[in-house]
Amino acid sequence: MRIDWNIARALAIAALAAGCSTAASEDVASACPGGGSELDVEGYGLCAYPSAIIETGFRCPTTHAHTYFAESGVICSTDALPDGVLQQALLQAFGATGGGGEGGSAGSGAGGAGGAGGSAGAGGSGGSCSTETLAGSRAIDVLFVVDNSGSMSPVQGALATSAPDLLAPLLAADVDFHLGVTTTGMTPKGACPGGANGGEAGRLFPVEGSAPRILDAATADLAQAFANNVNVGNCHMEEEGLTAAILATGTLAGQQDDPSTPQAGDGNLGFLRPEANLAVVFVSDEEDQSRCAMPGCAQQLDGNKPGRVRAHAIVGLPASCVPSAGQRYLDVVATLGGTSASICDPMGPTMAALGAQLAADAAPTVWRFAGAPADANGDGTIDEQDLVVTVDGTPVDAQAAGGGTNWVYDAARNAVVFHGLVPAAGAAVEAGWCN
Ligand SMILES: [Ca+2]
Ligand SMILES: [Ca+2]
Repeated sequence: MRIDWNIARALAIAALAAGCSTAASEDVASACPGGGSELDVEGYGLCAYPSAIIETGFRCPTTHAHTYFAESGVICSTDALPDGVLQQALLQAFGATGGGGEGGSAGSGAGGAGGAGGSAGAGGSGGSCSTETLAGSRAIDVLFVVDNSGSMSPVQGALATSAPDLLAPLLAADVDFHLGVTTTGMTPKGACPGGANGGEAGRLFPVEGSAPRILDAATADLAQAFANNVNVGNCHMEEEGLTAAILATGTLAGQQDDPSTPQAGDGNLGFLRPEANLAVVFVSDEEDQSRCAMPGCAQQLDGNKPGRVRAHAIVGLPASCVPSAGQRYLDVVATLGGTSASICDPMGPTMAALGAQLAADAAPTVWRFAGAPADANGDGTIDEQDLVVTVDGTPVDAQAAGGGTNWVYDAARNAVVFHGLVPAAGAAVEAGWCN
């Protein structure tokens, strides 16, 4: 539901060096002399003056010299305000007034004595503010690490056949997923497909890029694409699934190309997304032979996305049908959390259960608009500066206080996408903007 707040677009004006208005000097005891209301928005001390009390020649108090005109009134601030804070202040100060204001008169007279004024003028043409409750969906990046040793052919076939079982729960829940495959092989060995002769070393299959390497819900013929990518061949004898996973989600995740290999564009850049949790699915019928020790392997993997990695194992469970249990994979599952299934059991139900688990483990970080928000500050781009985002009613800045990013506006998805901050399960996310 959209709510019109009937507030005009704000015009930001830089600090004025001029003194207070006559009215303001009469009651200096108030933090906001001249009838202004004190306001605290995210730590900024503000004074709000509704249009009704604004007189020609109005100046903000010298203590609050940063001046922001809107049709509904003026916000005066001790410090320059980020656009998001300004939008929020306008909503808070004048949002309930219901008056559209006459508009246009704001700019005149501003920018005066101090010369620091600037680009006031222009005058708002009237408008409104809106809020929208956003529709949430969840994001997860899923890496399959598939054993490419000689005995794995039937398992790879079963994985391929079960692709629809894996995908159904993800698609049904509208999960925003990435799906990639690498192998347990570190060095080229023999006649495996995909361009690496079995030595993917964490690079997404196929390294020569003959087919999509990062699959998502929009990939053409998705189930078949996944089926193709899990058929990684059977040419290797040294299974190092944990090392492969660490490389795939570590150094390679930041590289468009792996400079140490002849294939162009064989890095994994774009696979991991800041908004997504990460799941690594190990599929092997033998024990991991990586050199890292436990629990170091698990810690290294977690370090690639601290606190947001889960591991799943489809391996030889102790006393199962294969000669070697995948105990090290199971140890990583135990450390990072996740599920395990026997590689000897029918793959369809295993993949269906895994798909449901992945959907549940996805992060609630993608919040879509029903319509497009407006370019509230009129700079020609719809971005974070135009929006006030709240999570369960609490405003959240786009930038995190200690650096980093809380959220971005993603135009392609028309969504507020959370990065460092993950809303709690069941949270309500709203966005407000003015035009
Ligand atoms: Ca390369
Ligand atoms: Ca804008």
